[in-house]
Amino acid sequence: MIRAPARILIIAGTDSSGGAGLQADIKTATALGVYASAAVTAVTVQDTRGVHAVHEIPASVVRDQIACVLDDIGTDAIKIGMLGSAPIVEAVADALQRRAPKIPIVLDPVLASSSGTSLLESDAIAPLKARLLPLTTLLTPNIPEAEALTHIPIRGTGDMQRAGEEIRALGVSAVLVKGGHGSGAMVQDVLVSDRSPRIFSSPRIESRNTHGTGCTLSTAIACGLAQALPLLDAIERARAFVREAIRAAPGLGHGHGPLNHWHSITRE
Ligand code: PXL
Repeated sequence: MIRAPARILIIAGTDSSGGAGLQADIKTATALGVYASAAVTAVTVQDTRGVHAVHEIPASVVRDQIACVLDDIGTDAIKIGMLGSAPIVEAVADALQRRAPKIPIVLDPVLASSSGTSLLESDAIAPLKARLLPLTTLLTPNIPEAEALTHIPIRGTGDMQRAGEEIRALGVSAVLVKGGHGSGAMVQDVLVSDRSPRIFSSPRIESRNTHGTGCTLSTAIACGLAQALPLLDAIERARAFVREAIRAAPGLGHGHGPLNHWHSITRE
């Protein structure tokens, strides 16, 4: 028998194109050697050009998926992606509060797809803030998400830090405000935690194949935490994983194409 692997539980929506959402999360975990279980929150009908339909899973079914995974397989970290609606946010908060009080949680606050389709109903933001953020170890908003959560217009790393601090005041342990949507030759992500703020910086890669970068990054960080990496190391490794996955993107589809999640497994 092989040694017991690190485990993550992914709570997310699916993406039929395989580039974002649960499919990206499972590929990322597998590439990093982590066992992935999953509670599906929604099924999206999607290709690289956009999201064509969203079918929500009943909140009680989301709760029951989480409960039976945690009662049987267990997990070392939890990644939360698309939640969709207020009842699902409440069900996830109930289940995690009861069954996973000490497990690190990485929450990617998915509000909309890159093509602009809403992936979280507006009345779900209040319960997300009140119920889920206080359970969260690391929140990973991009610039538009950080702006939506704080109403702070973001123009640079100073604003990113201010927004991160305001979000952290809601009870999150740490916030990584991601700079991919910013401009400039470097992508700068700002981490706000109980230590002094930290900027992660790397050259921007110009590419149209960036579908699912947020899902991939947050899952890779959750995998690092499941593998007992310190938070900074988990973030560094995840950023490097995403950079290489963008560089090696297979160029599929007619819109924003997927990353190469298997770059560390196979080489041409
Ligand atoms: O990248 C955000 C995201 C998360 N989850 C699902 C998605 C998307 C973007 O399209 O479809 C299911």
